[in-house]
Amino acid sequence: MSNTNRLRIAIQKGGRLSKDCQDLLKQLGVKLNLREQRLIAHSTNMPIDVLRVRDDDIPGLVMDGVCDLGIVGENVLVEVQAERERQGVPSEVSKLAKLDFGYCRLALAWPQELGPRDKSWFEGKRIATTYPEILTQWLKREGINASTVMLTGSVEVAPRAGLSDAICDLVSTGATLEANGLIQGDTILESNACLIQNKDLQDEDKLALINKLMPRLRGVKQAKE
Ligand code: PRT
Ligand code: ZN
Repeated sequence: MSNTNRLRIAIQKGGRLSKDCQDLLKQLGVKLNLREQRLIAHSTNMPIDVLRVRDDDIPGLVMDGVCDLGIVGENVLVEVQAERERQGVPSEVSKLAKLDFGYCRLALAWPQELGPRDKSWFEGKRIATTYPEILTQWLKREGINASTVMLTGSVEVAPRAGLSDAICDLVSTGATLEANGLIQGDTILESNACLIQNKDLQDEDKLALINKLMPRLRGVKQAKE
């Protein structure tokens, strides 16, 4: 798809994963000239272009072969994969590595005033989330009939605003849930950032470059342990 023989890597432009992605590329020895507004940054010492986009677009760019590699949270990867599977669009990627940043969990939560609740309480309830595919699959597995309300932001205020009975959102420290008077329940997915590759990548030069970078990546991970 790309008209270039340079390896294309998609990373998040602005957000929680951006800094760690940039640091990782630096640790791998990839020199970049990152100017704030640029969509594409060209490496000055390797045949690599870095595409800076919204995290939600990264799995699709890699699945469609627009980019060869991508760094994205497993939460976004699994959600996009499920959505594309349902639509019958290619959804496979090769997962090259789980990275040691971007950890979070996708968990259920409900208003504190209700006190402790078990899974059966969710029967017939409305749950607000940015991850309707992952949530729907979990509800199906658990045999719970509940409806999902898709919100792309401010999920934690949905119960208070009367939009839903409960939420299913990403949690890291738990401070946001607490600040919004919510109790955390079951974790339905644990997530880290991960490095993914287009599964049909065959260009020998690109594969050779990836093979050169992977031992460096393992070295960076080991050095942190
Ligand atoms: O603009 P773009 O679409 O690229 O970014 P975004 O706003 O969709 O995503 P962003 O930058 O918020 O997060 C990018 C990725 O970081 C996520 O997809 C996760 O893989 C990972 N990540 C890790 C998190 C968190 N931790 C996290 N805590 N993403 C979001 N949160 C939010 C959560 O949604 C909630 O609002 O932080 C709040 C909870 O945090 P705590 O610490 O209060 O529990
Ligand atoms: Zn996003």
